[in-house]
Amino acid sequence: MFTVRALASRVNHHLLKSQVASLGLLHTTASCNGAKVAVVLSGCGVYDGTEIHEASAVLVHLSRGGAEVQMFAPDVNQMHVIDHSKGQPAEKETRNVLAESARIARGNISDLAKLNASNHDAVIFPGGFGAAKNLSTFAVDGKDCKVNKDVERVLKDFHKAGKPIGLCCISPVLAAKVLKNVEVTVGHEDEEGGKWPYAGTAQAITALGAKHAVKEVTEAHVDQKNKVVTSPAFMCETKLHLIFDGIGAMVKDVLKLSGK
Ligand SMILES: *[C@@H]1O[C@H](CO)[C@@H](O)[C@H](O)[C@H]1NC(C)=O
Ligand SMILES: *[C@@H]1O[C@H](CO)[C@@H](O)[C@H](O)[C@H]1NC(C)=O
Ligand SMILES: CC(=O)N[C@H]1CO[C@H](CO)[C@@H](O)[C@@H]1O
Repeated sequence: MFTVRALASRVNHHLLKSQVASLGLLHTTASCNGAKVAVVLSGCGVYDGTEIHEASAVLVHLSRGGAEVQMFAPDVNQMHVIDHSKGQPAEKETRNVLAESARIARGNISDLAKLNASNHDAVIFPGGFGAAKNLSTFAVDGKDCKVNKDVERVLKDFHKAGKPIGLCCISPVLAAKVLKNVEVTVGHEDEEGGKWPYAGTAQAITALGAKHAVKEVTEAHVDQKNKVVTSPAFMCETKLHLIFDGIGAMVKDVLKLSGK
């Protein structure tokens, strides 16, 4: 005996079967055209590595946008290890940036030294203090910071190739340092009673030789000329879903600029 549910499922099945043929081509085309995006991580955890929610938001939005993602991290030791339950360095502990980042990548990650811009359509750097401690020395040296040599090479190569670069939170300092005349956002330029606790970073952006654009947490700033897209993310003290939305705007603009 046919139940309504069984009937519905048979109908769906027939519909599906007849649609598969025509959709098959579409599906193949869609997956072939997906942008190939490299995501560069800097560890696992906001205070000494990649901000986990930002990395996850980037990956969710890339997945929705049909991108093909490959993750990378430098094979170097972290500047230090922070016990996130205490907010203090765990003395005597050392961790490797690549090994820690592999946690976020579910094991599928490569050494940043192997990232070659010609194999990708875009690159994205989520934030977290790792970008300022392991990808660069910004956390310690500010405007006089050094940038990891592979990070510098990758940024220059994508820029030279006219391929979009997405960054959020504190990561825009990397582009500001390496690419100089770019225009990026790290949010607002005043703390506004704690809403923008790292507002001083905007001045550092200028000191690094770049331009700063004021943006809201749900927005992305697009430097069309340099194809650099940035969003404030956790530079703002706010609700997680607003940070998620801002990162979504950044990812969307990166994919749009990739032309895929
Ligand atoms: C790892 O990532 C690559 C690149 O996206 C993909 O082709 C491969 O299937 C992934 N491997 C696993 C085991 O998920
Ligand atoms: C990057 O990849 C391109 C194309 O596959 C290749 O020609 C080039 O030699 C590679 N560069 C490096 C540094 O491996
Ligand atoms: C242990 C350590 O500090 N590792 C590196 C983290 O990243 C910065 C910037 O590249 C390096 O200078 C550190 O050596």
